[in-house]
Amino acid sequence: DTDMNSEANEEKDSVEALAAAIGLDKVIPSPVSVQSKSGQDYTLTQNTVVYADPNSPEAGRVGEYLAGLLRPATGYPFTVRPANGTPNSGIALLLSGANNSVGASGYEIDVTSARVLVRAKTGAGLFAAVQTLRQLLPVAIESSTVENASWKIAGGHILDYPRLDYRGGMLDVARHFFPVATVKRYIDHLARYKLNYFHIHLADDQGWRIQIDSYPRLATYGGSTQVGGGPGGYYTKAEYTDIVNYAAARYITVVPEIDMPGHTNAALASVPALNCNNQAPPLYTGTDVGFSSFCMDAAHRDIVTKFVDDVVRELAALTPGPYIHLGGDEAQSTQEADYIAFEKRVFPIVAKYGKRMVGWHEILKATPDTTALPQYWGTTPDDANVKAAAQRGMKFLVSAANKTYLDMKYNPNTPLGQDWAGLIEVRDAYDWNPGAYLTGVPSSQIAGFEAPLWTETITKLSDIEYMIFPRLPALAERGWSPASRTWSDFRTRLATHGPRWKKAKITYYPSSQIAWP
Ligand code: TNX
Repeated sequence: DTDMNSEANEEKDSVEALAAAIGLDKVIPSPVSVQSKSGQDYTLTQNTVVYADPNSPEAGRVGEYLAGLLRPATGYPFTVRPANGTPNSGIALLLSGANNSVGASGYEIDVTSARVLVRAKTGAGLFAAVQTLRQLLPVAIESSTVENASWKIAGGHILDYPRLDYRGGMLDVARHFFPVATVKRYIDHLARYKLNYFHIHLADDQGWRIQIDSYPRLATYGGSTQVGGGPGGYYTKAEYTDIVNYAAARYITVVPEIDMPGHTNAALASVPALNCNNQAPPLYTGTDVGFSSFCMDAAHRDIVTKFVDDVVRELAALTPGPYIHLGGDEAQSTQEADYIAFEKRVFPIVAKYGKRMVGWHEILKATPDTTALPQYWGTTPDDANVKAAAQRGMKFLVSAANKTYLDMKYNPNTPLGQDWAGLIEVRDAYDWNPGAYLTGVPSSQIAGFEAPLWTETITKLSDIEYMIFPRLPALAERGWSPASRTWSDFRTRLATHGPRWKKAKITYYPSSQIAWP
């Protein structure tokens, strides 16, 4: 607004400030480029129509999703109709005409007082644009009931696309089990900040959470408790599919994890033949790690391999995404030679069912081929196996525990969480660069980042939200936005999201690093 220098204009500005539209540059993750145009704000009304590209059912679905976001607070109908050419009114979602630089996940938004024009090359791009539009509307848009507000979107242009392809969030449903509705809300939170992968940690020592028909007891018995001894639970195949479809409608790919050969007490308790002595251990409700292992002696390794094959076959059949995660971390009760032999047997099983394997970075000991995606959870950037694998051309997921672990405490007084990887305040989660974190790995070999939420101490939705807000938005910006974005700018933008979360009834940690309004 450099031309707004006359006194008259300044006065006009301050009068309008009360209901000023939110600046296009206030979005999280910060868009690649923004140009504001004064006098071109668009206002939603009773008559605003959402026009969707007629050439793809996806545009129509994103249009319905957008209308669904806008209806409760405005009370307006937001009819969704096929666009005829380039509409000159309403909100149009088009799959043509986007600048090539938006790629497969980006978008352009052009706002004038007549219309909002969204262009992308894919449904994913349109969906990302919808999340941006949502943040450009007043806080009241987050209300589940009708509110009185001036529903303005600032005039101008946004061009936006992500820096990293893989932007993930993980939820551990093994240590504590969470109902489908809670998982869906977690997915909604990921979607809000443009994450595109949801890793669901489905099995650990304390519980097995997915129905497997070849071994029904895994779920019915192995899933029957959790940390602290509560009732636990599991997802039927239909419920898992419901989660997968819910995520897919938000352009989020589900990555299911069955952790092995350690972190397997729930499986060992349910299937005696996986144990060296063929004796099922009791179910486990504590929080130790590293005590359980599938048996890889000569009498058991084929039984174990068959078990993994059955589980991966059933899981792959339920999972449309390209990845299956088979854990591999902290196998402290597995001999090194057995660990390597085990991993060498499971890599081809994942490939056989048409999937790519994700594993915690310990799997590098078994030198997987470059179709595998190791997930680095260490707390220092230097790792010999990582460097060697990088030389072989592998790509990595970065989940540095001292940056991305959403179960770490914010400060010494945080009532939930752990601190083995350090305290992670909002600024710690923000002030780093996942693309340049690992020593000896060029940014071209960083697929992206993932933020895991382990749930040893987390028992309910409000706990989940307290741990992920505001660190998830900080990490999301690190994955999506140009690396040049600064903490001082981010923290002022983040402050405006506090009232948004309140309105959406999202619990969050009111960090003293942020000047909340
Ligand atoms: C380490 S990091 C684990 C998990 C725990 C977590 C708690 C990793 C791959 N494994 O089993 O839940 O720490 O912070």
